[in-house]
Amino acid sequence: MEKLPEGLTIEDVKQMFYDICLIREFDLKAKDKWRSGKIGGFCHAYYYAEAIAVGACKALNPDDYITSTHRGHGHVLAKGASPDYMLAELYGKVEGYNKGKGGSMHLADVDSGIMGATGIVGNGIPPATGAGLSAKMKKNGKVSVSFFGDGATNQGTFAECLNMAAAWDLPVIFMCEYNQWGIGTDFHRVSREHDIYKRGIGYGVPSVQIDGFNVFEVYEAMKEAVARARRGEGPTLIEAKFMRLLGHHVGDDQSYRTEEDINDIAVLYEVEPLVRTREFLIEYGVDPKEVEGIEQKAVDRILRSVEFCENECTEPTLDTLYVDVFADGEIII
Ligand SMILES: Cc1ncc(C[n+]2csc(CCOP(=O)(O)OP(=O)(O)O)c2C)c(N)n1
Repeated sequence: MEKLPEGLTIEDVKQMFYDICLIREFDLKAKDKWRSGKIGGFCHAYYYAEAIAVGACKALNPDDYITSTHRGHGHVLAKGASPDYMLAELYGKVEGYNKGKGGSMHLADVDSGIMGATGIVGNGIPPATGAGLSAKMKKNGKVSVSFFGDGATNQGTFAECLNMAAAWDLPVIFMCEYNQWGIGTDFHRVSREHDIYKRGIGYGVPSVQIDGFNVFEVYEAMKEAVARARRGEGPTLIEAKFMRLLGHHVGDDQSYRTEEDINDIAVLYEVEPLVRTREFLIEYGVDPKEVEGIEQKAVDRILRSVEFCENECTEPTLDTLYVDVFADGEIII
């Protein structure tokens, strides 16, 4: 049996398991609703990566900063956002975090330290670095975390920000979710060095590779990185390695994946974060009925969010179409 990490109680693990289930259920529902046409635009599910968002956010304070990605539902929920206003955003309702104008890829809730998600790969890294710079200048003790995929590590923003954060000892944690795919491109095809953490070493940044399916490993790596950042000793790069067990977005049938690849990864469903954390709780002695109850609580919570979106939320009116839209230029209707 895995050991309970120092600093966590079994009650903490139950809470983390609930958060994992909540993210899982949120995205299963989002997928359903996208397929039935209730949710528009692109929608990228986070499930099977829940250990990273949940383990990382458990080591943060509520007022620490995060930036997210196109695959950001998990980060936003784990940081403490409301599933109601998140789902309302996906439904394009006025009650959504961005009044329904941002959708799945642009969730933000500054009050929960969620500085924003972005559909541009690598584009969350600079604002997270900027938030780290602000924390350092204001001496407010906050840290900033940038979540991003392996695809983003081949963007210039990654190299530039890693260097700047290192040179200025900024309290920034670079959390790479290494799921080994960028849409239909295998990371191994587009990079010669496959260990992403080694790139951090090149910039003088403490860097580690961990199991991205293991919520405890993520929590422990984050705890150490956060402590270092709060001591004023600068950034950390965490490579949380796992495998994308689902399509790039909820409508992707993954026809580009070979049968051999699909067969190879089949065993990983046994160690994905929900299964693994459930197993831990039961092995630790928590009554299986209680564990089941936690799962059901997450299912019920998301059902309430669906009811909220479908029965209580408001469609935006046409006259608000250009309100809060900051693009410059002439509007031609
Ligand atoms: C700058 C930029 N280039 C290309 C794209 C198209 N695109 C969207 S998601 C994606 C793959 C991103 O892969 P990764 O960063 O590993 O994240 P993952 O989807 O695997 O979570 C690409 C290439 C984009 N949105 N932005």
